[in-house]
Amino acid sequence: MNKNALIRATALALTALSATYSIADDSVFKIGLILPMTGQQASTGRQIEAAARLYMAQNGDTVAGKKIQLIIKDDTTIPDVTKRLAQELVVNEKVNVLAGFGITPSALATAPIATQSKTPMVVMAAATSSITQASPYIVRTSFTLAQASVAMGDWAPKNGIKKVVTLVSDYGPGIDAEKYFIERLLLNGGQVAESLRVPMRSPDFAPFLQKVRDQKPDGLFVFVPSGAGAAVMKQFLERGMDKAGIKLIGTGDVTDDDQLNDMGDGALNVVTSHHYSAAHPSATNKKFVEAFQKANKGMRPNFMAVGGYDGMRVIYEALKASKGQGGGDGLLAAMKGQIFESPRGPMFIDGQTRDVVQNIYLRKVQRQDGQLHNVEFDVIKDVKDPGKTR
Ligand code: VNL
Repeated sequence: MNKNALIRATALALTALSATYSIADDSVFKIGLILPMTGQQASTGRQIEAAARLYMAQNGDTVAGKKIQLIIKDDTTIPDVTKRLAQELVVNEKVNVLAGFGITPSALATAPIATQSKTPMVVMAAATSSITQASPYIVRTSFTLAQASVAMGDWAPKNGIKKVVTLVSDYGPGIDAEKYFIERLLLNGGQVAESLRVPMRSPDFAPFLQKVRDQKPDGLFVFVPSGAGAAVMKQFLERGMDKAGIKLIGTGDVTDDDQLNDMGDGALNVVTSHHYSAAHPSATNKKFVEAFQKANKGMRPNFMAVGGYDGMRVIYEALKASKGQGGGDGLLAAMKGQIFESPRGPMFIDGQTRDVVQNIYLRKVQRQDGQLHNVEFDVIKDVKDPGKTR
């Protein structure tokens, strides 16, 4: 090889190398936010992105002397894509934190990458209990279905809804919701007429609902992921199931604030249990909802938004406390045990489980200032995830 060719070859090799292994810049702190921005769960991505941007607008983009860089990636609601994007963010971008995760399979697919690279992974949406056990680097700021469902299993049979059909989306969070709701329903003297599971991808609720209509239980307990609630509500009402005396109950994913106001008067009086309502009557929440709506015309923050907003807070505060020392492990340690007032109410990141401890509210859909809202009427305080096996 002549000298020029050698120089050209070396330069080429160096370029390739630096493209693959960009040198970590210590003055920048990178948050890799992986969300479903398209596909079935796109509303979840839209809500969390809006909330994360709001948090940064309110709290600045410099923390502990470092410039915060938010890198948003669309996993299109496909777990293999989530995992590949996480790998790229860790290896190429050298992100300091992974965050987001719209659905359980996406969080579970990514967990090994967090473990291998010792990168904290803040789960802002996905809500199956087992997720936090999939990696010691996972911290959750959303909720668990077990947490929310237990409250409904206690409330329903004490309020005349004794014979219940359960209808859940057939994957992690749905299985948890079914299990923990039924456990408490039975404990409180209720009974299960039947347990139905609908496919997670492109579900058709019609044949399931027809079956329930024929069975005439006191209540139908539903879990479907955020974004699918309006379809369930529509078909429930179209079949006149409310008029047949069947009460629709569920976790708050069904009366999702992202869709609730467009569901119409048929949604009135539906009771659900959840950790967040846009109508939560606290000064902190009023400020949050107002700022969110000012920055995002026509959008109401839902429980996904609050998971994203609080997730950013946990990251910011961990960086402040660790001052960027100790890498991923230092950051993780500073995430554990955080306690603060969220727009949802008081919240705590349990240092042992790395999961969220929070209030669960019983809410009834009512009109407030002309809009449909989940109005809270009771609270179970400081609920730990009942789904932890260790
Ligand atoms: C999950 C749980 C997703 C609850 C959701 O909406 C939800 C999950 C996208 O763990 O996959 O409302």
